[in-house]
Amino acid sequence: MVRERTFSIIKPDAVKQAHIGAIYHQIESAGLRIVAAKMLHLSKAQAEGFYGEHEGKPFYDALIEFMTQGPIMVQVLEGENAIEVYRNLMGATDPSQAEAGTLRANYGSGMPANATHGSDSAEAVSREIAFFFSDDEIIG
Ligand code: RTP
Ligand code: MG
Repeated sequence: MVRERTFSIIKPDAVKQAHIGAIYHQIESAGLRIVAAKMLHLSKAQAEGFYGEHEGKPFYDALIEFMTQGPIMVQVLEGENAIEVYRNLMGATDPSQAEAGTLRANYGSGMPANATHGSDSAEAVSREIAFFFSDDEIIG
């Protein structure tokens, strides 16, 4: 078992519907610790920078529009196998396909409004944490 970090976003739909507390409760109940967190409202340039890997895909413009429509919560999570544990906690990308009880089944309403983001690899974790946090903002 490897203790690792992952990066998480509570997306604008879930913040607007006041699901921050419920999502944090599920994260902590899954054994993941929140070691950094902040609320912010992404600019278009920030959203495009963060989602650069998806540029040119059919859903890209809708994704950028959605992610800039209101405040988000960004957080660093830590725990054993945190990347996989958190991806499993979120469920499938499309909330209608997500397993019952997962964050996206509970709090997502469709695409792109699927409530949460989680890094999909160790490389993504490093890039995504560095995009939002300096080292001294993360509790060691
Ligand atoms: P995420 O990056 O947000 O954790 O989601 P993911 O890995 O499960 O999915 P990804 O393929 O990286 O897509 C990023 C986000 O774009 C929106 N999306 N819409 N309409 C569509 O076909 C579609 N596909 C993706 C979703 O908000 C997805 O989370
Ligand atoms: Mg992704």
